[in-house]
Amino acid sequence: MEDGTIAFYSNTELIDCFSSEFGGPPQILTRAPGRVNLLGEHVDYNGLPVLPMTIDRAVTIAARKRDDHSVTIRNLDNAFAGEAFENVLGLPHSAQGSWINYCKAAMEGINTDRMIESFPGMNILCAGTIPPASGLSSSSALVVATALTYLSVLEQPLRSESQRTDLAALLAGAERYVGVHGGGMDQAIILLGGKECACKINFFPLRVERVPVFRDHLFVICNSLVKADKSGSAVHRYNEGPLTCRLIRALAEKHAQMAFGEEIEIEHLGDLWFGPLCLTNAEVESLFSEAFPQPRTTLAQATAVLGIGEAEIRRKWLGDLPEPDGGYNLQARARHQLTELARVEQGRDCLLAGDAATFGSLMNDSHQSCAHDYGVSSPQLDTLVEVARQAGALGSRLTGAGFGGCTVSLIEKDSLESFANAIATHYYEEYLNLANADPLAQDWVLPAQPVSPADSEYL
Ligand code: NG1
Repeated sequence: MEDGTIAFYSNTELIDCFSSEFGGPPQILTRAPGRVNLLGEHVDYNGLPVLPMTIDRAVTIAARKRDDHSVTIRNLDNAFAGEAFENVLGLPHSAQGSWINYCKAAMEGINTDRMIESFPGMNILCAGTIPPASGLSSSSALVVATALTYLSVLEQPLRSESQRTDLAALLAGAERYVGVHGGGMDQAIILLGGKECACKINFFPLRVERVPVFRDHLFVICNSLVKADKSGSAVHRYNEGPLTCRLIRALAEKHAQMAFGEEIEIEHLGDLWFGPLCLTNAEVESLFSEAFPQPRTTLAQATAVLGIGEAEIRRKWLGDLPEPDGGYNLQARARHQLTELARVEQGRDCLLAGDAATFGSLMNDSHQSCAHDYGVSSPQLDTLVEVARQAGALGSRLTGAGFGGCTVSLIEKDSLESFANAIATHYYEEYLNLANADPLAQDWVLPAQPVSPADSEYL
């Protein structure tokens, strides 16, 4: 369990610390905000839309180009050990779970994509106010902040919205360097989000629609204080989602071919709706009920349908994901994709219409689906959303990958104090047995204010 306490700093403090660490001032200052996802969980890696917004917490980097090829990365927070390495193509990984791998992911992605030949060195000092491993995207903020810093060192700063879009798509792939089969939501919202608005993000191709947040209501983040460390132990639990969805995609494709012709290709599950077929929700529902007639599908059943051996299925899609007793729970996982898509579409409409009550009930339904159909909640998250609803939230759900981390709740703007007090009493004190909780001061309850996207400047 984490106490979640965050040290704050100003840009001037960061710049001063850089100067004393590296013996001279930085040239570049970069900021990348965290994000909270409002609706659309565990669907981005299937190419289905999401509805996140940026938050007023960020990773900040001060940096200076070096004359050689060495990269030295340090953190203002001593809990994150620094490292030095040579900038080369094919950067060797740092230790499993090390935060440096996120910086390397960004550099490796840019070196490969932009065919960089100069491999400049740099000194970097990072600082952050996003609670780590909380589902608020501290890791992708670090990836984006490193990428923008490195592009400035390369004298290729971003100049247009379309360059931002291209970079978001590039970094979604680049972050897989850390071993997570994640989607593209985080990099997209961090680079393309905006003040006072949430974004409906579509993938393949990446498109962002900005929608204003409610005027009289507030999204509030509550930290369960259980770490969900995707670069450590939670990575396998997270990857279960994308890996089983690959099998869902293959089986859905097979059934679509039976129904519509051999030439149909479904690259991402989302192509059922947005690809050549343009199926309606009802048509996808009926395809799923044919493809997943039972709650579970065994590997043996999948081989029979797909006409290929188990080894081939593992090589192509499942990797070494163990087969649970009775098979993989593809039916419920497929249902989550379908229902969550409908909630994202409706949620965007509610934001535009200012309908907070319906938005709240979509959040409740989304939590239910994440917990029961997708299996990514935890007893702490279930308790926290229940307490939030009893404290008057119009809706409450886990946010981000799940397994711990944070929830997001929708409350009336003027009820923040009483909401935080109820969470203090019924979650932190009664449920977690923490004495004298003051969650607003301790930073465990955060009102979420959408801010402008990541940026980098020459000082
Ligand atoms: P967080 O909550 O930051 O671990 C992860 C993925 C997202 C998305 C969500 C679940 C990465 C970088 N982020 O986010 O793409 O799949 O889980 O909706 O992998």
